[in-house]
Amino acid sequence: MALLFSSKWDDPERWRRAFAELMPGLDMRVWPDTGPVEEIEFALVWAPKRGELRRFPNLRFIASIGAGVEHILRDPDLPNGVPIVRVVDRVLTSRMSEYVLAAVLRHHRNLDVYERLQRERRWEKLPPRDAARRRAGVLGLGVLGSDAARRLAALGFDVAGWSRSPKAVDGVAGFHGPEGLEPLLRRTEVLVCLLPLTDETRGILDARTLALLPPGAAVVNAARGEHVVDADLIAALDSGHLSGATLDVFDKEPLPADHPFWRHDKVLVTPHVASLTDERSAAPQIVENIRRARAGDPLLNAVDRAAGY
Ligand code: NDP
Ligand code: OXD
Repeated sequence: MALLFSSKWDDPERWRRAFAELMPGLDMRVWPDTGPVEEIEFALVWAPKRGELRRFPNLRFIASIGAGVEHILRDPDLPNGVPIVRVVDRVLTSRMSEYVLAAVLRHHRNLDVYERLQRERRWEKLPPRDAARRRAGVLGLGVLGSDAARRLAALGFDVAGWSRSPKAVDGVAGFHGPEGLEPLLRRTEVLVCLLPLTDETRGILDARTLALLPPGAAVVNAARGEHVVDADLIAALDSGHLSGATLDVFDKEPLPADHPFWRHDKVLVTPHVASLTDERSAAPQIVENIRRARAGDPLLNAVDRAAGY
């Protein structure tokens, strides 16, 4: 029996090396060279093609190469009843928090403004701001959002977070549910999006919600491009309502060369690198899930298909 690897963005050989140390007998096949379809028992994928996974009648689980799973769930022909698991990993979490801290500090310390001033050779001192009086807000208090929120609080920011169900994170003011979104946005000067992409969260950052942020607020999106309505974000930046945005994820990736984000002087674009999965760190949980699936034990990091994350 074999594991299918399918991703046009990730290097299968790195994963093969990581598995070789942990499970030397694992037969890894790389899409589209799958061999007989009935031999595929496990799939490790990023953005599989529509109908791809339905070809394998003996699949025991589908593992996302990353933390998000919308790239799997969006397949209308996804086989029913096959569990989906995702990566929950210390390295992935730390990398994301580093990105969030870097982006929030860049806005907080006006580094984005100083970059613009430097281009104009202007020696101008902006008034310093105190982190304790700076309100950061994190949308999504899951594995990644709660770690980032905790670390922002440890830096001294006044932090709040938003989740679907009530969540207690040390040092972080909690808001939840649809009714919790508006008060969180109204108090947030640097907003970080770390939500999963679901029917409920698609387009959540639009003209209406961005207008609830106080004037001068900044936005960091490290979740998914579809969380943001691009034209509404650009309008809020152009009107001066928002001071800046740091964007790691986009509706279409790679970001098309003619997209206005590339040349917007208030936008920092990074190419979906906020937190790349480290295969050496993540492979053990895939191997453990293979063991569990074979033993009939509950899988690690299983996704709730109905909730979409
Ligand atoms: P989790 O599933 O651990 O957490 C999701 C959080 O979002 C939970 O707190 C959940 O609430 C909350 N949430 C979900 N739906 C809603 C809603 N409708 N209203 C309010 N809150 C909601 O996910 P992770 O933290 O592991 O990852 C988050 C996302 O980050 C991934 O889905 C992925 O898209 C993105 N990501 C991006 C990367 C990059 O490099 N740019 C790398 C890795 C991930 P509750 O706690 O109540 O369930
Ligand atoms: C992920 C990602 O979901 O890399 O892990 O975006």
